[in-house]
Amino acid sequence: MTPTERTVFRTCPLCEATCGLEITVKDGAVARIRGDRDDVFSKGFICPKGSTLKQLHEDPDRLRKPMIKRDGKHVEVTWDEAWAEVERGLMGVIEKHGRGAGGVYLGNPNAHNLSPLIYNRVWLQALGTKQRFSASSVDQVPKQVSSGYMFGTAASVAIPDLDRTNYILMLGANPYASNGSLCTAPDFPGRLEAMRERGGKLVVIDPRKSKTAENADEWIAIRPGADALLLAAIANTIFSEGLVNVGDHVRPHIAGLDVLPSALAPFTAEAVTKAVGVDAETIKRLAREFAAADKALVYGRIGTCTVSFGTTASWLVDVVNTITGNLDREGGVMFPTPAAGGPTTRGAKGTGKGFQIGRGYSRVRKFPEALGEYPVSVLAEEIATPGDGQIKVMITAGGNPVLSTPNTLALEDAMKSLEFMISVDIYLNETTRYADVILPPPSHLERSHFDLVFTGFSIRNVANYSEPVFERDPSQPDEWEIFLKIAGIAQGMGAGVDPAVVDDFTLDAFIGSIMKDSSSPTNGLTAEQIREQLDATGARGADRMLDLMLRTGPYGDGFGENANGISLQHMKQHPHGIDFGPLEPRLPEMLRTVSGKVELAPPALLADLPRLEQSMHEFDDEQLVLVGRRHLRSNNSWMHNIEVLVKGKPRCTLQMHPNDAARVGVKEGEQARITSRVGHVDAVVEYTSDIRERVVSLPHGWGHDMSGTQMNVAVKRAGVNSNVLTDHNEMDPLSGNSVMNGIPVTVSALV
Ligand SMILES: Nc1nc2c(c(=O)[nH]1)N[C@H]1C(S)=C(S)[C@@H](COP(=O)(O)OP(=O)(O)OC[C@H]3O[C@@H](n4cnc5c(=O)[nH]c(N)nc54)[C@H](O)[C@@H]3O)O[C@H]1N2
Ligand SMILES: Nc1nc2c(c(=O)[nH]1)N[C@H]1C(S)=C(S)[C@@H](COP(=O)(O)OP(=O)(O)OC[C@H]3O[C@@H](n4cnc5c(=O)[nH]c(N)nc54)[C@H](O)[C@@H]3O)O[C@H]1N2
Ligand code: SF4
Ligand SMILES: [Mo]
Repeated sequence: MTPTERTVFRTCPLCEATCGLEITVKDGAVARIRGDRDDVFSKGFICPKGSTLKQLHEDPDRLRKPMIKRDGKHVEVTWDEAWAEVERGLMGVIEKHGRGAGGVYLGNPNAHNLSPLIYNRVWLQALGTKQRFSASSVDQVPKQVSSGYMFGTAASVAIPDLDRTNYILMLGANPYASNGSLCTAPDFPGRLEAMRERGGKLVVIDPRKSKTAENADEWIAIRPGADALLLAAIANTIFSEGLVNVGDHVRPHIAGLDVLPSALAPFTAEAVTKAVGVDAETIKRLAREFAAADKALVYGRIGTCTVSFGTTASWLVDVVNTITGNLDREGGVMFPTPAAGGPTTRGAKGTGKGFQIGRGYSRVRKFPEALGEYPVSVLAEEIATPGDGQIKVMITAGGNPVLSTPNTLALEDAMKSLEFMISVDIYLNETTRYADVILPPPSHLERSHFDLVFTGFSIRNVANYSEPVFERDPSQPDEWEIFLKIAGIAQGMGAGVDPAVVDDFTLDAFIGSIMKDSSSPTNGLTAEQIREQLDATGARGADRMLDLMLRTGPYGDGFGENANGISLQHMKQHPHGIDFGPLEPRLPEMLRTVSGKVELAPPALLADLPRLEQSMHEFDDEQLVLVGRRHLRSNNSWMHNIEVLVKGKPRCTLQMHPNDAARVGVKEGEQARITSRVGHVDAVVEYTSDIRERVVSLPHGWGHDMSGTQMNVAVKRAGVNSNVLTDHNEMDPLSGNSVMNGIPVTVSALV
């Protein structure tokens, strides 16, 4: 190794798989990125996106300087100029219209990023608005709501114990493309293959024969949106055939089991068969097979969440797991113990405040709050509808709602009427082109990393801290400094506010809350002593907060209370991560329900069953419906500016069964018009017989040919935006999640 060469180990922040990377740096630049073979979790696995952190870091279009929109065009400015503009614009609107005029949208990369995970709540509070939106409501909110009702908090999601199971019933997920979600497992496909090698069975329920379905023992092509009915019929069969076996460990901790058989009585396999599009015998066989399997699990993801019965399907996933003895059991679904702590580790054990939604209602459509935010499907009307509380100033952070949320055209129309907009983002893209100020965070290689979220959704208990690979340019603030500066400005402290001062306040408040929590070890120290110990490490900002969380977390050193416990310093000595082992049973201590039980029959879900029953009868078999899909070389909307990821055949095609194509008169390789209630797009038709008839598929995150962006690679392979077609009126009423799959469309030839 030459003296200018060094190797750094780092967790990939791009998706939920959290793979370890080995990064070789030569002469100040990335020479090579490959999988870290010594990573305790990923053991060298990497997907094609992992190595593109180099290209992302070097992308000339990635913003290095803030931008201000002047005369309709974005120009680079200094940070001082940008902050002065933020103060002028933000405070101007707040003074004129009040704090209720503020709106916020947080995107998916926030979940992979330490600074916003720790500090978003600070600037959101400082801003003082209830108009909060995020990508969660086009994604996993239904699972969080059902888990909240059942186990007590929105973070109490039961996770597949992939490495020890022998049977997986997978619905609406394609980990061969996505690398998994709400199931952090580097090399998810390899783990599925290992299960099959040890004699296990993989059944995939998906209207498309996805790559995961191709590699499964069985593929069942369900009608889109019908997973809740299918699962209800599986549960119904298990009850009616006397196959229930909850298990001794879980039985004392469940409530509501007795009401389920009658509640689910209408959903026999015969009754649902037509609506589900799967014959009754197959449904019953699946139920029997699942109940008989030793160590089995149901896992549902995007396809089960982004539909109008998303919460119901998510709930029934856990019902089937529970009634077959696979909850909180090796090889079933289990609850992680995250190293930095979380809602399932803090506070009193075994009981809590429980979970609720509707602590507020959206102004226009009166949709209930869930997880502290409103559904993003109501964002456009909240900006566009006059009245008290109308959003006039918007802040987006790490989000691209223009490509990612329903009814793009309506949202864009609304955004044009904003008085001021700020974006914290690395690109001038389809959304940030509307911003008056864009504040770019450092590159992904110029920041520290720790997966605060995904250690809570992980199939093993692991922890891995990464130091920045490169130092930031001295003028470039860290992302936490950007957020705390926004917080300070929003609180009226002016553009000159020092984020370090806001950070000190924030830390002291957090230490205060930890002192009140008897479950957090602090070795009898005072708040001042804790603060001194944290400061002594030299860490500030997100790292210092993380240190506090780790030290007072389940494996923490408790500031000396636990001799072998961890701290940030300790993590730094383990660049390949620390493995705390496989998941362990956590019932009942992880519960935070009021009753201290697993609520198998939450009232909100029971109350909605008549709607599910109605859906058995109200469906149109002839209707073409649109579903999405993901590709391994893509990541939602924002990695299409990386040449190596987008080169080759265009991927934004309309996949369609040849029989459907013949029916509507479109041909392979030709453009077709896809029309929904709210809009239309034109895409090239690609024939495939690996899709259920009457279902067509278009991926999301494309449509990069908009004016005023700076995405020179993406614009050349623009594709079309599938969210021009998704309908903001179609939602899961129990969670507010948008319906992104099963959109009624027509397809016609373009002449
Ligand atoms: N039709 C359809 N639509 C969908 C889906 C679907 O399946 N079908 N899936 C939905 C899902 S699951 C999700 S999660 C959403 C995603 O929705 P969004 O989160 O709104 O969209 P992304 O494409 O992830 O855009 C991320 C933005 O963050 C920026 N960014 C990237 N890294 C960073 C960073 O480190 N810091 C900051 N500040 N910014 C950064 C990017 O430039 C980009 O602007 O899309 C949803 N939309
Ligand atoms: N390469 C890549 N990886 C990603 C992302 C990405 O964009 N690209 N995005 C990341 C994000 S933000 C997320 S949330 C995860 C999502 O991870 P996954 O949930 O695995 O998402 P998909 O790969 O879209 O798989 C969803 C599957 O559901 C099917 N489906 C559609 N409608 C229905 C339905 O009604 N019922 C059933 N049973 N199936 C249906 C689709 O055909 C598709 O195969 O992926 C993450 N990883
Ligand atoms: S699977 Fe996800 S975490 Fe692993 S290298 Fe690929 S993008 Fe990164
Ligand atoms: Mo997502």
